[in-house]
Amino acid sequence: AKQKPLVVVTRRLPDAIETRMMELFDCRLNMDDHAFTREELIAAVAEADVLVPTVTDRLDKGVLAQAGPQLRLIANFGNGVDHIDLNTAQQRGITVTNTPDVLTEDTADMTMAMILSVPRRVSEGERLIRSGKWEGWSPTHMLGHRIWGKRLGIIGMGRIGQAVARRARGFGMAIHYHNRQRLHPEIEQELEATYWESLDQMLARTDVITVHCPHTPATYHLLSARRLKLLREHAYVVNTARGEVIDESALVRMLQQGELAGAALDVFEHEPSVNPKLLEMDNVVLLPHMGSATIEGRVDMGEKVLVNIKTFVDGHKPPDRVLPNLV
Ligand code: 8YV
Repeated sequence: AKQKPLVVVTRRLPDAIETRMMELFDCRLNMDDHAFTREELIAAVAEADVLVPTVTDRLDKGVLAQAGPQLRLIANFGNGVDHIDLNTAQQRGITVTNTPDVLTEDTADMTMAMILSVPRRVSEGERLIRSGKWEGWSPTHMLGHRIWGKRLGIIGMGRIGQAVARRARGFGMAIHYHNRQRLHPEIEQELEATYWESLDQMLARTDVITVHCPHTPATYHLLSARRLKLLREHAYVVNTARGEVIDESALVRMLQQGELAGAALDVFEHEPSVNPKLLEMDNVVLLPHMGSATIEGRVDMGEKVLVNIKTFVDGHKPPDRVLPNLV
């Protein structure tokens, strides 16, 4: 009988997914769920037929150069693939898949929570109660800013950007967006979204900016110091995409100088380390990369990984292939 392919999974996945994975394949799990070191990653790519990495695994040129010829598939558990050198993978004939769609709605929900949380001072209010210093209601206490009637600027109008637009419409926000390509007129109309070909112009005219593009060489520091300066003083910045899309030091400087009203960040340039200056700011909400972190979502992501591996192993094209020139 044909040997089952060796699948190395770098992190713990939901029980039901691991069980299924072990039934189908010869599986190696990372029982204590630590983030793989570079050495462990190199050992994994040297041996595995299929690798299931996550965002915490840097599969750069150097690591992929150590891949054995048996490694045919990298079935990423997650949507973003900026931790994988797609060009090198392609050169080596390694197929890369991801898990789109199933985390769109969860990430959009978290984005809305973040869009609301800074202007309405949600975390700050809770911190006040927990500190034991709340002295009671007053008409001028803890006043924030309304978000209805404000302009939301969405950078990256893919699946998640559009899901955010739908929600934000319900909250009475006006939708503006910048994207490599303009949406189909029907979708644009349905979302009542205004397209800005120029990101600079959109930045200068919106109240809340939210980032939903992938991190690629083209979007690294897309929100550069120069572009952040275009934002108005009362503007808020929200990021559930990737920290690298924003020049984090420039953002911190602007927040320190009061040149921005606030920020809500779920992702950071150097995760898991967070600029300590951010910790001191009350007008900043900080979350530990949990945009897609729902139990249901993780199971759905795991199922996507299973389908991608199974299809590939059966000799067909897996549904969620990622090609370097499409990211
Ligand atoms: C995941 C994410 O938690 O899918 C992504 O791109 O950032 C998160 O939803 C993580 O990537 C899992 O690898």
